Amino acid sequence: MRAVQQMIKPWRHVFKLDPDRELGDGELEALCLSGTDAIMVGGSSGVTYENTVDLMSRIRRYALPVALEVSDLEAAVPGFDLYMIPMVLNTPDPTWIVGHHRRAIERYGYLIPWDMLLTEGYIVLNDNSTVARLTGADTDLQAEEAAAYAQVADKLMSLPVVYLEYSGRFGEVETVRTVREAVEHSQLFYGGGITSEAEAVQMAALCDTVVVGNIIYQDLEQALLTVQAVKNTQQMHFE
Ligand code: 1GP
Repeated sequence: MRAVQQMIKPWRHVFKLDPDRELGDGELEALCLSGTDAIMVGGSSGVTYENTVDLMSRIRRYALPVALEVSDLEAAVPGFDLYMIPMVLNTPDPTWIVGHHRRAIERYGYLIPWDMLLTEGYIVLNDNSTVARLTGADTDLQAEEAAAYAQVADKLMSLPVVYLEYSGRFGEVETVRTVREAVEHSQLFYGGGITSEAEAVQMAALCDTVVVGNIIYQDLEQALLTVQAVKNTQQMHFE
């Protein structure tokens, strides 16, 4: 297994921070010392080189791993522990599957630290989210259709990560469960709409890694409570 895959394997809980949103030093400290396994830096709009460098250097005061989820070429900042590269599987627009990626390699190929990259097979499931609007994702999927996309990532493309992205809305447990049953090798990430311990527990039972974003900026106390909730939850096993 590649070193970057080994790095993310133990991640159960991750906070995702948006460089385009305000976060005080006290809040950042609470997040970084919360016991979460890692910080992902990323967002679907307003991410620039400057705000990404700024956030990275503030997180760097703490000992936990920090990953950049690259959504904009202009904001590909050096100095992260790893780089997560989304490929949106359920879009009819190849720009979001391989197009931006091809352009990035053409322009910056010689600078790319390949051994620090991990590809994420994204399945975007909330139609009312920036990422869905941006990528034109076909979010209207039955559980079996989402699971088939997950198997494209897992079995055909051998991607290290399948990411169920409900950004801004809590997902359908039945869909997540059906995807869980279908994914054998990829690490299954869930993100979207977690606002309480109970919601965190539900997704932690089904997924390898739970990503908590938005609630950080609305109710930090609730966000912090999700860490132990996830860590104390055993994953269900499906044979
Ligand atoms: C967003 O999956 C993450 O990319 C987390 O979603 O912001 O809704 O928590 P929320």
